[in-house]
Amino acid sequence: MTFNGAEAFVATLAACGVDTCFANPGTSEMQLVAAIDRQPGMRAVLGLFEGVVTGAADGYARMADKPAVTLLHLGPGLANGLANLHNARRAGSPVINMVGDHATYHLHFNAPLTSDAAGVARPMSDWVRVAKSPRDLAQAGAEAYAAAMEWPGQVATVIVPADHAWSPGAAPVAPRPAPPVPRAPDAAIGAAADALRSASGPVVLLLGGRAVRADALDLAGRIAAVTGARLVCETFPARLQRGAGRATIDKLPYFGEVAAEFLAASHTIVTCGTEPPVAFFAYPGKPSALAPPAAKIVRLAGMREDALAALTALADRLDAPAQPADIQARTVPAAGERLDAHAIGAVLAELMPAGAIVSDEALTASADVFEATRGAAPHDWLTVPGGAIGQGLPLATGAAVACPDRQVIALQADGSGMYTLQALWTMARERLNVVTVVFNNASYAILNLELARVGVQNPGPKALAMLSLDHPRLDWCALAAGMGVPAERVDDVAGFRAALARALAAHGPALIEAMV
Ligand SMILES: Cc1ncc(C[n+]2csc(CCOP(=O)(O)OP(=O)(O)O)c2C)c(N)n1
Ligand SMILES: [Mg+2]
Repeated sequence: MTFNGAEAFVATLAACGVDTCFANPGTSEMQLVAAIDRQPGMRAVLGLFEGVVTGAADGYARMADKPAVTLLHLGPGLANGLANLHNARRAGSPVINMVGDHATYHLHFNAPLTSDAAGVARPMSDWVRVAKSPRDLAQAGAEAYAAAMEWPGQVATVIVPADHAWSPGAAPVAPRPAPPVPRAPDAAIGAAADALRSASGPVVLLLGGRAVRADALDLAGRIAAVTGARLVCETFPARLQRGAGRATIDKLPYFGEVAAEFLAASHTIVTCGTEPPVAFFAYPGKPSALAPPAAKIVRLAGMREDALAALTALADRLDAPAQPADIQARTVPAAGERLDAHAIGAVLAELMPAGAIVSDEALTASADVFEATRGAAPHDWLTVPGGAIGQGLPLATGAAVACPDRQVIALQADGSGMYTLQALWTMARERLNVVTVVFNNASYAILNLELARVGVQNPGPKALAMLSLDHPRLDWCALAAGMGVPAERVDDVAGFRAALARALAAHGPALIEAMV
């Protein structure tokens, strides 16, 4: 059998176990489109904007723990997808991008779509490779897979010149072995054990990355049982497995001064899977580091080290008991009268099925929903680790493609949702089990708070208009209907409960527009 470069590239990715492509192609990618078409077992999912494609690849990766491949159109198409690649990179998600480019000899003519595609890729990729020949494409594919799988995951981008893609004489290459997972040094385990044993005040075990998966969290809970440590999750975890039956864990608050207050009494902070906490932004006169200056900070393992192995070794070293200190009970708070974030969280806690996957881009609503759902049936909670909004709906899309048997729930702030609402169309086309709850507050509410927090006094109407989504008010039911997703609008708690029950019972996507 003879292969052109594109076919050898795609066959190599398939041999590595890549079976899903999120795509938004153009003319320079037509050979790749044809190669995917001919590759058995490779699913192709069209996204109508590149930010949907890259965000979906991130959501897929967080749930599947392996990469999907994206298909993007030269430098400009890649550029449209960069913000969600930034989020994927901060999440430690394995993602492979295949970016078509002009034929090598055509670049010289400076045709309209000519750009420095590798230069566009670099800031939001951990690894970039321009294929050098038709035969080299397959090699680049195998290398990209290995790079993407570097623990816990990286963004790997291959630039595919069109003439390399269409030229014959290529052949697939064998997958490279996955790189070994770096271990935290023994000295770090010893230092953490000593610090936890000898602490003369409150101790925090600050967990992030892979340390907030269920198995690691169980170990952390057992360590808490022997040390009295409080389990705290980083503010924007990639994938936190929480809920009834799992070790109780709090999340570090978003606002710097609230987070600093939360940590103020800490004598010792041991970090695992994350770094010592810092404020999301600088504010005039406020510190950037959130831990109290006198606290002892000990690094058990970083995001790129094996958190599970480190926690296992630490639990052994400390003779931790078999059970976590505090196991979260199944609880449902009272919803209250008004339809607000707490009420929506309370109803979710009541109705969310076990194994649900939550994509949280609810912003100002997030903290209350998170708190109200702590005793929900066990579920996965995905956030925006890179802070670039427009991730929520694409992430939910990718998670649903990775986990067709699980219910996905997208908690979506209205302003952030507008960046990549085209994801709704992909949900409809693929009949994905995603229930989207839009928090329609007709506002960039968080920025109204931030305006005051950075010290702006008496903002004028021009400033306030830049933070308002009124005039015209967005009609999310109409937007969803236009993309094939059934939707309903609710403005009270009973209405929300009924709408959520209906949406969860139905197959395929649904959207609930909550007027909050
Ligand atoms: C890519 C990107 N662009 C802009 C911002 C700045 N930003 C942060 S929050 C926000 C508005 C959020 O409004 P909404 O999503 O409606 O949430 P709410 O504050 O109303 O809860 C903006 C524009 C960002 N974080 N990322
Ligand atoms: Mg809003």
